[in-house]
Amino acid sequence: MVPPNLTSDQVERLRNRFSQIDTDSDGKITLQDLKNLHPDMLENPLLERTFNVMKDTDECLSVSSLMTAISRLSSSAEEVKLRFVFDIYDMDKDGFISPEDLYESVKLMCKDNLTSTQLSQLVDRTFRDFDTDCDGRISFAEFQSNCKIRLESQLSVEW
Ligand SMILES: [Ca+2]
Ligand SMILES: [Ca+2]
Repeated sequence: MVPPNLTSDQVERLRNRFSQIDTDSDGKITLQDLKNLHPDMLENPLLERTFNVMKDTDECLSVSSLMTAISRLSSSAEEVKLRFVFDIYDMDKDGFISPEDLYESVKLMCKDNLTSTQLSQLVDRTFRDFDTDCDGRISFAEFQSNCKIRLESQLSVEW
């Protein structure tokens, strides 16, 4: 199954890349495979979070789910890309970004660079900007209308 918006070149490259990462050739990439390949992943916890959003229910990433995810990210449709980013922030997957979701995901991204006070301030500020109906959570519609490229640019993962 080839996602419609990937060229056959891209698919070929993804397949090759996948088999390089999948060192035991069982058709699945685990988080550990990725960590072996990217020892710097510890420096980039977002990669782990991205993996968690893309992975299948068995905690592994198959070539088809990788392609679906890459296809979502490279989609020309802004909404599809934003949905992916939204899912990254929606830690508990309830379809909304709560202050806790945002706190946890920003903490992951910034590691120890921010104090908990700074984190809370950032979350407060973001909610003032994004939560337009003031119900204490950010819906996808609110996210979509407020977000744009800023958050997305933090998510460029090199495969
Ligand atoms: Ca949530
Ligand atoms: Ca809201």
